[in-house]
Amino acid sequence: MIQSTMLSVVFILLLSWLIIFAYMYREKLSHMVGMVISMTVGMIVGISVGTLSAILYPESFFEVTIISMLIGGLIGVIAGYPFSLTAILDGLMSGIMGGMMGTMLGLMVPPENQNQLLNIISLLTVGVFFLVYLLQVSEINKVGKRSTSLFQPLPYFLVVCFFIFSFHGYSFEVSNGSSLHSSHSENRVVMIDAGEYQFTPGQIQVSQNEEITFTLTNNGSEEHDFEIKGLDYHLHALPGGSDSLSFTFTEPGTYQAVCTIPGHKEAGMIATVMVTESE
Ligand SMILES: [Cu+2]
Repeated sequence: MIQSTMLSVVFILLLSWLIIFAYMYREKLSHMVGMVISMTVGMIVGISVGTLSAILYPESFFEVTIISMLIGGLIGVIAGYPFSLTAILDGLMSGIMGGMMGTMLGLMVPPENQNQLLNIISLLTVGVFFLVYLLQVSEINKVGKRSTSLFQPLPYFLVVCFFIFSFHGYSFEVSNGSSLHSSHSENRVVMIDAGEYQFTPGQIQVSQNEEITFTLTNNGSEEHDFEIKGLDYHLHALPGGSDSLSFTFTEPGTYQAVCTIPGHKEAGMIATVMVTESE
């Protein structure tokens, strides 16, 4: 947590440094350079903010997409403001596009590669920041013909290095939504179809102490549930819906599962779960 806060601070420092520099020396930077700066900065900020937020908050994908587009666009506008309206537009559009692409990238990448992606994007971002800084410095020196220490890229380079080294081997704490975990767990999933008026399959075999997930899918036209007698286990699904929950049977034996909707059990909605003793 401390490390990710520190990295964010360094990231914002590098970004502000670039933008403040552009404001200070706007007179010496050409229109063309201004456009390149706003476009590059807007897009890379959009991509990095978008990727990170989509990985951290996959459950609010819509919100993070809009917010990343706004942040990318805003930074693009700020970076283009000292130069011209063209640069502002350029920055705005690139930032919006970067935010959109970043969130899609963050969502698409499989959970096991999320940290690799974040590493690549972070290094790409600070690398691009440094190149933009070099561009600014070389343009300013061309016009000004003076080379004070302020125009030397060394201080900026050192901050970039600091970022990279403190980042080295660092893993982001990615929030563990249940969707992220399912690919890693060894849960066996048993699909149970509910209809009028039966469960398919009617017999389920599991082993003692095996963690199992029953998924009840309602293919019928009435609501149904699945309750295992004598245990605290209950699934419920409306027509077309489904429900699932994992459970570990600690005692071997034969369990009866029924639909508790009045009349359904009597009509035949009974299933048996046979729990075999594990060796
Ligand atoms: Cu039922």
